Amino acid sequence: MKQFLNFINGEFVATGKTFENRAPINNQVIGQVHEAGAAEVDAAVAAARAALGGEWGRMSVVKRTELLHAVADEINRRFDDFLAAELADTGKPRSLASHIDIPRGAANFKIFADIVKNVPTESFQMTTPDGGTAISYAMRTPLGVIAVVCPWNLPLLLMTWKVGPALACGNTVIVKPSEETPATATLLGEVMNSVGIPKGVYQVLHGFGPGSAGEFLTRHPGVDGITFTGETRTGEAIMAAAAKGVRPVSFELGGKNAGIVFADADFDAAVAGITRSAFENCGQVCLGTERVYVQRPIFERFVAALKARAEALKIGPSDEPGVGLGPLISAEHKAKVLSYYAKARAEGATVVTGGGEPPMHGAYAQGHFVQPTIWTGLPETSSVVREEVFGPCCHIAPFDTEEEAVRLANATDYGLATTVWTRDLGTAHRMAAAIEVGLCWINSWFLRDLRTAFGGAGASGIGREGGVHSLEFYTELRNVMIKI
Ligand code: NAD
Ligand code: 6OD
Repeated sequence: MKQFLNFINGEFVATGKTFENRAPINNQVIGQVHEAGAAEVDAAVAAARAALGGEWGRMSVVKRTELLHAVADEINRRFDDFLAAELADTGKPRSLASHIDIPRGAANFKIFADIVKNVPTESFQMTTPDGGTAISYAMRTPLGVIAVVCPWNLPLLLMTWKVGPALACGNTVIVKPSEETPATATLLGEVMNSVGIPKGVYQVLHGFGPGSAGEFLTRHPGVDGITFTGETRTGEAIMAAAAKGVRPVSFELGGKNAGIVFADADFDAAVAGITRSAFENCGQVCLGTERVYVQRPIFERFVAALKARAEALKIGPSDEPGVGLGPLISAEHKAKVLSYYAKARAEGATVVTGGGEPPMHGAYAQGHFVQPTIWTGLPETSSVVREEVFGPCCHIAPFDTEEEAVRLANATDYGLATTVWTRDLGTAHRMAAAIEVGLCWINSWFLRDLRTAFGGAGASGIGREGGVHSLEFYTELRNVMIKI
């Protein structure tokens, strides 16, 4: 039985209190996770502060960024260990984790190491009132001790997306991984030690949110900033905690994203794109498309084509060849998704495909598998059209005009992402300007350039990370004015 220990001040730390880690593919216990309490949070914060005042705080940018490249190289060297850990925790298809989750885990360190070395700060020269000269320039200093609170859907990718820039900017981090996926954050502790990252710079505390490590960490006065990815209502709780001490937050929250397919789109590419955006990672991607709007002339054909693609997805565990759809993360999440499947039926949906549990055999019958599901015929007011389900499902509705598509897409409190399919450049530009989101993909989805701003509008988040934008959160910008 694996033991998932906390990683505090360079050491793996057991606690008296453990909880089970279960595999989503069969609900079997795969490990015991050691829950951190207030004492472990205090110890981690003290170690993080000590590291800021020690070797790490004094380290040159060149040395620091060399170390972060070494972290990335070591993740790649131990690729199979990270892959096995992520697959056990999430049950996602091997092909997905080996192409996205683990490579991005390494890339997130390299990109931000390179950015901090190469991005200049502003400087100005001016004439002073006495006729002299002054020069001002900006310098960036680390924010301090950063709490990194993470979800379970892309554990290594989303955690390193925060840890990479935070460390590149010279901060120390305390990571609280999701209670569902403790493995890769813990493994990264081994990598940090083996490449020589000083003690206290990267730490991991396991546990839950309220009344546990998540709440203790985000309320701790020794934490200088909180970066969080997860549900919008958790973001509200963390924001309340951050208000004490007026500490900054960076939030990547939920979404109810629209996909829009115009009649002039490359039909096959659009069907393939929406298949990914609705079903990839079993629909557990914040950027996923749970509301699809298709222009009326191609509506029936599109629904039939997406149905065929959904039904062709092979459902199964990570290592079965050809699997395109893994399980949901937990029994609790499966119950939530199935409750939305039931609500859709109760609200009068036409179930185009799916709507329940697939027949699974042997141990996998205990896994958290659900069918990919497509609905039509629901009013825009129904729960599955309004609320984030976070499962492999979408509702498809027809639209007639560009204005109507914009109105439908914007009728949500969220504002994370959209994917628009059209061959008309004018339509593409107008849609990108009119849809109120942080991320607009045209003829693509989840296509990433890590130098660009990433984040959501409205209830989908606060702030932007990615490229130089990450520096805005992870550093304080100080202006220095020199009277010559
Ligand atoms: P969640 O909000 O339930 O949990 C996320 C993390 O917060 C976990 O580590 C949890 O233990 C912790 N937590 C919970 N309550 C807390 C509290 N009161 N104080 C401190 N920490 C607390 O989210 P989840 O279910 O793990 O992830 C799914 C959600 O994440 C979806 O809503 C999805 O849209 C969102 N998400 C958003 C993005 C994005 O980039 N916008 C990316 C991935 C996931
Ligand atoms: O690609 C990224 O950097 C990122 N933050 C993706 C988020 C995916 C949400 O589930």
